[in-house]
Amino acid sequence: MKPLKFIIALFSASLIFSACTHLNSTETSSTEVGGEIDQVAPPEEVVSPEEVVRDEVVAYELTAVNFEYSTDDLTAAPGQEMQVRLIVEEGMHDFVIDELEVQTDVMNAGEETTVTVMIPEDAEPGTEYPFYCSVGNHREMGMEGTLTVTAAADRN
Ligand SMILES: [Cu+2]
Repeated sequence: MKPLKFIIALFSASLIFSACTHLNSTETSSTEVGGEIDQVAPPEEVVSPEEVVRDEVVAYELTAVNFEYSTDDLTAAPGQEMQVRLIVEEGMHDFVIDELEVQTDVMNAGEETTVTVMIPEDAEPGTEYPFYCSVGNHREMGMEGTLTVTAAADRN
């Protein structure tokens, strides 16, 4: 009989609970309404894809080994802020874009650094900025790539 009593107790407890909930929701105070709205609101605050493209920071992870970056092709729009996270997994490497005066410190294996690159507002779409590793002959060994300026709309 004990388990049954327990179930009945649980059942009536849940009845009481739902009754209370019901009461609360009919007699809701304005603060509680505000709380409910807050929980629903965040998705509406997410910016539209167009805004992300034009105004948001574009972030890249660039992994470096001997003698290669994980990508040789970066893109960003005019006026956009680009963050490059250089993660060195092997050897010693840096990340340089001469035209944009970007030069990280040389990182050892296991180290990483993040550098901010500002794409000029007046950069023409199609402009190419070479990036490379300035350590030893790494560039000649293949540690180079191209940052290409895209039209903002192309990134959608
Ligand atoms: Cu290197």
